[in-house]
Amino acid sequence: MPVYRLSSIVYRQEGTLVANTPIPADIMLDLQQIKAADEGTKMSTSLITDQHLVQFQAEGYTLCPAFFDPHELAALRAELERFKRAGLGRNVATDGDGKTHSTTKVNYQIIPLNDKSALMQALPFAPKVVDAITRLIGAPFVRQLDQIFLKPGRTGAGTDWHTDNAYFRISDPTKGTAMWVALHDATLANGTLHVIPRSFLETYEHERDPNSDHHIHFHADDSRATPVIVPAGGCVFFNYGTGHGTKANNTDHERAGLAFHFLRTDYIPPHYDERQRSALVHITGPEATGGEREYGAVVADAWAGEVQRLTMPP
Ligand SMILES: O=C(O)CCC(=O)C(=O)O
Repeated sequence: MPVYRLSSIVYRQEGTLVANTPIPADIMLDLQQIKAADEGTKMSTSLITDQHLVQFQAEGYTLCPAFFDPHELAALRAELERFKRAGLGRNVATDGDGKTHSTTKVNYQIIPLNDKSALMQALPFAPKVVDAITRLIGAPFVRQLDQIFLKPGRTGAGTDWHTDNAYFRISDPTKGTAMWVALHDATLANGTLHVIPRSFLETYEHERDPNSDHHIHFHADDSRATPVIVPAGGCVFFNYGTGHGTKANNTDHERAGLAFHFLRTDYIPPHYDERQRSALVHITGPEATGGEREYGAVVADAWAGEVQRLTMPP
């Protein structure tokens, strides 16, 4: 597979140069993947530009600030409110021993989502999501996980440094990606997502996080990290090898992040057991049935209808 070197990435916003980032010598861009994405899946409305793709390959992450429109965001938020009202999540923050649930810090996790919501079943099949994931990691792909982390104002706790591949253990962490959706404006003050650019080139020893009842974490050099400021409805995509985490919410308002994980079908680890395999939903490719096999009903065309249903005035 041909790989190429570029010396820098130029970021432009509405034609204006916003950054010119040198690419380190150890980064090789897979231009074949970029070309295939261009030829095979380019829609005139694609939200993933070649600049997104180059940044994703070179740095391990990219930001798409206006991925979901206000209508779609309202539907996602309506589902979040329903999950909260029904108490479908739980506080996973602990007081430093990994066991005792905290009464002063809250990291409210709702997981999984696809068993609770037709909207969340439909989201991975939404044409713009299929297009984005196909362009970023290639196709066919499966949806591996979905969850929300809600951080209440003042008491909201961060999720500490980790890579998703420390959990998923695929052979090439660049063949899986998280899609982290800001359900509220995610800012420095409310503890937005932070990533460590190019960290997928390294591996990190993880250990149990004493401030969570089940998470693992690693100790990171925060000076290498970049906060990603994400307007509500925006998405950060980062590959499974990218170190990331969130920080405490020091504002008066709650903040939530919705995280989906997608994996290239040919990288499903052979060692996954029946439980791990049955959690996968084939979104594209010969094994995809539009959700029928996994959910017992076709949900592939349901996104727009669900958004409409959830945002209709009562
Ligand atoms: O939103 C958060 O607090 C953490 C999200 C995250 O780390 C993940 O989904 O892997």
